[in-house]
Amino acid sequence: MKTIFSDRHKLQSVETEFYRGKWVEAFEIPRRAQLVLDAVRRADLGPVIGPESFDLSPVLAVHDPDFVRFLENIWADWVAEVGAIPAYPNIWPPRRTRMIPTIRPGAELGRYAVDMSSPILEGTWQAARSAVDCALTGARFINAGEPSAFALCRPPGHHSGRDYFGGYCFLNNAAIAAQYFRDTGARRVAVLDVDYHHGNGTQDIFYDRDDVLTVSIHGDPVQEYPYYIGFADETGQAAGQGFNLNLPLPWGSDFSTWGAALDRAIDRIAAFAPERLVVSLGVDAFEEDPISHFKLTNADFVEIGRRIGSLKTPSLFVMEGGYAIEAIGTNVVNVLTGHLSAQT
Ligand code: SP5
Ligand code: ZN
Repeated sequence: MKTIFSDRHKLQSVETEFYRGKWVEAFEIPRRAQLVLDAVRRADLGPVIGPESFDLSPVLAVHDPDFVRFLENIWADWVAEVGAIPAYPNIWPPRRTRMIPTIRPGAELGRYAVDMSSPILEGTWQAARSAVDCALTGARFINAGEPSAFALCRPPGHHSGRDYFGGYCFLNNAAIAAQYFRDTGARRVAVLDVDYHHGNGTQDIFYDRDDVLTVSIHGDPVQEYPYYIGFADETGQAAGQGFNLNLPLPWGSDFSTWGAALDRAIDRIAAFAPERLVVSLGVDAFEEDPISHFKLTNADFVEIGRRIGSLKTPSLFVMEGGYAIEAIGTNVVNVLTGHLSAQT
């Protein structure tokens, strides 16, 4: 299996994040991607390849143009007004606001950000673009006939919606790849999100569509980020009714529960009969993850990959979360080797 990786992920790098009124040590750090890369190399998973450069059209196929223009330009506008320090929002539009155009960088940040976890830095746009390029390059390998590929994306993407960013995410790498599959001939595409957190951005992007099935297994939003979305009764709307499946699970869930949810997810995906599968691969459901509350073991991740492989659908794995630094590489490689073992 090929891995697609770009060093430019390092351009998104912060030491601290704001949590419960305090600046704490950041969880989403460049070392995460490096450790996954090291583990991929150690496991001899296959070649590691740099991404091709894509223009903005696949990004604009899922994100609003105003939002994309904002991400591209906000750093320069912020520096001109505030200086070269990380750009954070400190005001948000209340409900029933007329979303008329904004000019000042602070107003722009609050307009598009859903939280304070994803500051805009000098290299944020480049880093986010490089992650998209990794996902799209992986999609190309799949289109060329590979049964699977691993886009080692960083920053992650699944919390980024049509016109919002947050949760360490800027551009939705998995959704962009799924749409690219549609635009290059796949009639039906499924996105399976196994990250501990609900894939709210991906759900948002495809919510009214029946050509992209979105399925997410995650911490119950009653207890867990992103709190306001990710409930089981969100099943899609308009043509998309019945094409979004949320499988929220309570804190403390282990593989007896999680694996049963995975089986439901896989049954739904099999019934949909997609021509391509995108897996939002977060490994923060791991028992030692510092910000999560599921109880999956190293070995469970092998089984996840194996069961996904039983679908026999060309599959693009897209890196999302996972913050147990010492285990992130093992857990990711376990999913991928589990998947490979089911391909034969
Ligand atoms: C891609 C992804 O996994 N994004 C996750 C975003 C989660 N944002 C909330 C993080 C809260 C961090 N809490 C630290 C608690 C330490 N005890
Ligand atoms: Zn997560």
